Amino acid sequence: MTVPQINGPRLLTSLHVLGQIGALPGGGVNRLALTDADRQGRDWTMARMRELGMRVKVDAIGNIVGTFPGSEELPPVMMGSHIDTVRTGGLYDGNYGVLSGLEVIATLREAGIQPRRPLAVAVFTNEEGARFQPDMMGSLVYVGGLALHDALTTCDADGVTVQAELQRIGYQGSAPVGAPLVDSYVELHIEQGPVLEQMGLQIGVVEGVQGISWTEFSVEGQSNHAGTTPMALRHDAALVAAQVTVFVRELSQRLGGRQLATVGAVRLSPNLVNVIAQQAVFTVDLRNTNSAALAQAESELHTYAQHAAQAEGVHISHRTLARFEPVAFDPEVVNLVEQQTQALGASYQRMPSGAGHDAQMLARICPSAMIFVPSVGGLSHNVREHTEPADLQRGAQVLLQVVLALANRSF
Ligand code: HGY
Ligand code: MN
Ligand code: MN
Repeated sequence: MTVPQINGPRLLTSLHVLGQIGALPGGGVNRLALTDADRQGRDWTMARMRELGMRVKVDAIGNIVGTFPGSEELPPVMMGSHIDTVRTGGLYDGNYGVLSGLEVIATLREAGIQPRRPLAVAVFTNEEGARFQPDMMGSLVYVGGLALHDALTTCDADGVTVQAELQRIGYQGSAPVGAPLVDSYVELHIEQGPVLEQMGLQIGVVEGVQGISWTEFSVEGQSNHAGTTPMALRHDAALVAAQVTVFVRELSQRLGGRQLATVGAVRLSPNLVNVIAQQAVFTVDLRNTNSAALAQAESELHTYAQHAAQAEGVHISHRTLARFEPVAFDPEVVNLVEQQTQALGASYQRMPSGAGHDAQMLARICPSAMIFVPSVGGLSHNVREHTEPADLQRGAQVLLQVVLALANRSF
């Protein structure tokens, strides 16, 4: 059987059409989970699935799964990713994996190829975790790692629940979560980092995902007049937020290796130029491929935060927003990605993923792996996110060949 070729222009067009939904003036996409823009993106993607003759289901946490029938009624080989974005997102993060899955289906249909196993394309709810934590929420519920009730009752910063938003946008589906059972899962994604571009390589054969630790700290100080309160008498919540921000940068440098640390969100109250901050609520994102090193970073962070709060005479509390151990993908599926990449003659390297992905959740229930393509300038979660058309097409071709091999294998 000659392997059919992905229609690159059609894939690119679909990325740009979807990218119009939630488009930011001047470029980029804002399609935060469960907003109206997310609903429109979901509507468009489901219509595309139906045009391709796929059977489409929406489950109780809003995951969308389209299935293309195989010649045998077996658990499907699943592709997919997410179409929710961060507030300053790009065209490709998540969207590329979903639309490439649909492009694979379109290409096989055109070629009149029906694989032995069905092929599924999933759109997982709230992968980003930018509005509702944790990230990868929909796929975590899908694999039974988070109770549906706990996900549905999660609130955003304005106290709005996931359930209320799912119902508002019409995506609290009736399908049970975790269906269909999945044979294997392959996720195509942009690298979102600088490695492939710096090494001049075309494909990343992803071996796993690093560990992730998200913590939200709340510091309660004492608001007071900026002009009349002596420095020694202050209980300044903003100071502790700033001290922790500097500490985690120093911590990552001292621990070295692959330790990463980010203070991404800081909310001060009352947030006024002439008032000492009463409250500071801020987040710390720690990541490491090494489980023990990540635990050590967390321990040092909490010790430091407590001491800084004590020294300033403020109260500090924290809650965990997300905590995932490093994940290793299935060696056989990773080998298959490597073989198909070699068959295409593409340059590549094996590598871990710095970003979290739905694949790290599906890996809990079936053999899973990922394929990366280069990100220009290593940029992502940035409106200037970009990947070259040739790289987009090549990655989708590797995806097609990997899932076809998985779907037609005899065992
Ligand atoms: O945070 C992450 O790594 C992913 O983009 N949700
Ligand atoms: Mn993503
Ligand atoms: Mn992302």
